[in-house]
Amino acid sequence: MIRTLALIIALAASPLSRLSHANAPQLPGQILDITEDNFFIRAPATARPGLTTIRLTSPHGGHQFELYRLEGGRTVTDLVAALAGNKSLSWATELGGAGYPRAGGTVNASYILEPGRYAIICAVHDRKDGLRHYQKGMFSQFTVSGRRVAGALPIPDIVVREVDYRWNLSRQLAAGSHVLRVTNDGKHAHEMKILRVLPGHTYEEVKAWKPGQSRVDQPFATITTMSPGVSVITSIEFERGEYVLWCVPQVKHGMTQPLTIDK
Ligand SMILES: [Cu+2]
Repeated sequence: MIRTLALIIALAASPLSRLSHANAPQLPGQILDITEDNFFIRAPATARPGLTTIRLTSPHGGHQFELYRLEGGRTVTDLVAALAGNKSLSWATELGGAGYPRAGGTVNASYILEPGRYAIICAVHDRKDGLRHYQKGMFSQFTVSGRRVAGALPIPDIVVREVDYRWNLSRQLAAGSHVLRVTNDGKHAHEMKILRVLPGHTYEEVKAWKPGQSRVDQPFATITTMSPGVSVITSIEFERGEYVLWCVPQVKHGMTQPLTIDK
């Protein structure tokens, strides 16, 4: 009994439980928990229509999810083939997603789902073999049907507009829980990777970092690459600190910027 009690107290005080608690803002609607690792997606096969949050756990990091709505009897296999072949997707609607949670944490995106079929893919590009993770098995699909989950999408308190080539935030971010709506208002695909600058390091060092050097930043959360016109809503708990916004597809155009949260 005493030993059990001691274990419960130890677990409650462990850094991991503090981290997951600190990283768990109230999420809207039904929660679809998905897990991603090399190279699979574990996700539910069914969901109810209405207000939904997809929450990603990635035990070793390095993955993300993007949601697509599929029409006309198409499946996620059709989607993966079309994306890999750069084919047009008149039967699929891109709905955005999130990825690269910090160690021990999660990332999420909220949606209103309608009855029908949806696909989840990880589109991370593997530099070693040139393949996208969805070409290595990281895809899943689910069917939406049944009784509707009530509720509307949360009202964002931070609106982020992605343009060519920067992010415009509607106001200064402070520490705490935020609902962000990120919209690609540019003419090109954009991503919003949020990296945490490690203590003692700077934005300039993050920009100058080369593979093989020891890290000067770590993943915090990412809003995945979206086509122009696509929007996504995500809930993020920020802490004070130095961050960097980074767009992998457009970094060649200098699309990085510092983000300081000092209150
Ligand atoms: Cu992946």
